[in-house]
Amino acid sequence: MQKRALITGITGQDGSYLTEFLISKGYEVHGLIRRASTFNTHRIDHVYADPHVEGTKLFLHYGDLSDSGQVANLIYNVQPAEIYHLGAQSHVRVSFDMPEYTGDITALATTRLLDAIRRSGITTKFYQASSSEMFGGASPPQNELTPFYPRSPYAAAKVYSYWMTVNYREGYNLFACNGILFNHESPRRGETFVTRKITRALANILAGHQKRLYLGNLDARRDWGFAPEYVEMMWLMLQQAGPDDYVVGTGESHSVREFVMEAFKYAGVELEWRGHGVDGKGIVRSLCSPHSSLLKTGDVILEIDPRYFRPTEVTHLQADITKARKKLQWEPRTTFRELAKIMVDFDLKMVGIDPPGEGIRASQGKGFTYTNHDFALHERITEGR
Ligand code: NDP
Ligand code: GDR
Repeated sequence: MQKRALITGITGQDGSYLTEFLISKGYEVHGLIRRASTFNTHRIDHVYADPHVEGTKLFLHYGDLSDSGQVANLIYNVQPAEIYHLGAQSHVRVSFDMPEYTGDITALATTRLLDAIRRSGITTKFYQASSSEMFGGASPPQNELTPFYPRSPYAAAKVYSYWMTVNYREGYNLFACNGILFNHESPRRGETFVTRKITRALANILAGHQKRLYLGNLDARRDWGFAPEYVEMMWLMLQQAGPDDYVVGTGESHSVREFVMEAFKYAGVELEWRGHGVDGKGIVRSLCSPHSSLLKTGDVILEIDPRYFRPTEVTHLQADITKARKKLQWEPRTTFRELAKIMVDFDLKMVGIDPPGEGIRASQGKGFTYTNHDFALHERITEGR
């Protein structure tokens, strides 16, 4: 029988890859989407078909995670075999500006879902999108046994959701898992997260649309992986004999500064740093990019803007993936360098610059046959212009 899955946060980076992945596995996928006055479904438009068409695999339902009645109705009506709860106010910096809203959506919504499952009495498996941010101030490397030390309203909300998931598992025997995922990126990453902000700015600078990139803390270290690999792990956790919690990351960490250097170098722009702290600047040291006629040696293209600092920062996240390696046979397939190349290639294409192509080849050579990583999608967009 065809399996049915419900995804909250289906319009986000992970929701879109997970949709493609589950459809490729033969699932019927249902997604919760918010009503917006502008289109917010661009990441899943390429898999969406009119529900009247026979054989349609994707169904979208309007709703909001703040609305417990609607969430309960949806679960009851869809009767999914698996629920992937990815919806959240997911931006750490924004959570300092909107702590209460973040608590409502990133924390309480998890209880709304778990309790709807319990009350409806349906048998379903539940995936909670937990985060490495929960470790916050804990020393690296972090694993399933590392005590949480959240350093933002977002992280505190995720800790609450983590424990509610554990509580419903223990109290009501739900098949409920926490995937404690470290940062994962892709060409579909939201534009205000740091990796995508960097690769978009790089492309815009080379296309002459932007002069300078302003960033916050360049010394923060993160364990960055490739998003399509991580959604496969969400699914795998729900296919195990019993529910459990798993850390997923690459086991390596790099600083924001390293990501900047790597991305710019790949596009043919060598940077050097002058000054310290908020006075630090990224200056063009040398150019070997055929697209860089708008730049010259000595140009300042990166500056620090304290607006992007966080009241409390997480300085170093690095996953200890021993458990996932052993129990889920998890082995990260995409390196930090490949990830930067994949994202730079995509953003160069988006501004009409021919990319070097190593990233496109890397992403296509890793066996993600269910997604085109948007490279072909981009061609469809430009053909249609
Ligand atoms: P995104 O920010 O790309 O997507 C968030 C999704 O949640 C969007 O679909 C958004 O809808 C939806 N959403 C937000 N608020 C509401 C609401 N009130 N009602 C209904 N839907 C809502 O996140 P990612 O795809 O990157 O991450 C997925 C999940 O995994 C999140 O919970 C995130 O916190 C968590 N996570 C992410 C990691 C990462 O590195 N990407 C690492 C660890 C955890 P809309 O499109 O309308 O805004
Ligand atoms: P993060 O991702 O906070 O780790 O949360 P983000 O890309 O926002 O920040 C990573 C690091 O970069 C530093 N930084 C900047 N960040 C942003 N956004 N913008 C800047 O200009 C900038 N300059 C420096 C940050 O201070 C931080 O140290 C992401 C989200 O996807 C969460 O939902 C998820 O849970 C975690 O990853 C794991």
